[in-house]
Amino acid sequence: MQLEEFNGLDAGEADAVVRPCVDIDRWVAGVVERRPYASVEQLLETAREAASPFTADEVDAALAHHPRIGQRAEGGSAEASLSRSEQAGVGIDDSVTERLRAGNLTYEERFGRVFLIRAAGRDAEEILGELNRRLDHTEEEELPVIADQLRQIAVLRLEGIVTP
Ligand code: 2AL
Repeated sequence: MQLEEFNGLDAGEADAVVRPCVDIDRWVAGVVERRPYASVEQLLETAREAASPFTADEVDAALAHHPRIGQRAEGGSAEASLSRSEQAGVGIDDSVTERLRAGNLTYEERFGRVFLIRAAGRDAEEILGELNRRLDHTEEEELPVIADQLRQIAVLRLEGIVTP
């Protein structure tokens, strides 16, 4: 969708366009209410600022929407299709599938939530490397990393949805 069209939507329509990027009311409202934007860069800057930082509660709520890495999102929602395309480069073979499965499980046991990483532009080896590195984090070290990954995913999604 072009920026001009996005600028002209009513608030409910604009909410529906933005929400699949990350389902956090405060962030969606911040991006929608700031319209009209003079440029896509201004839109993305607003999106980055509204996401800096996400609170721990916002992160937990938004994580519920993200499938595990290596797990194909099912269904026809905008979110599911964005997730599938982000994970398209992960390159699943049997060995990778097993290592991701084991890594996700270890992470979930350690932190009690799904391992989240911006997958677009990363292959499986890089993702597994990050997973292992982050397993050494304390909860206090890991929270800002998750919030930052969520921010990166949201801004990249928005960049893919609204064009100049
Ligand atoms: C995802 C996802 O669905 N897209 C992405 O970039 N990361 N999931 C995840 N658990 O990290």
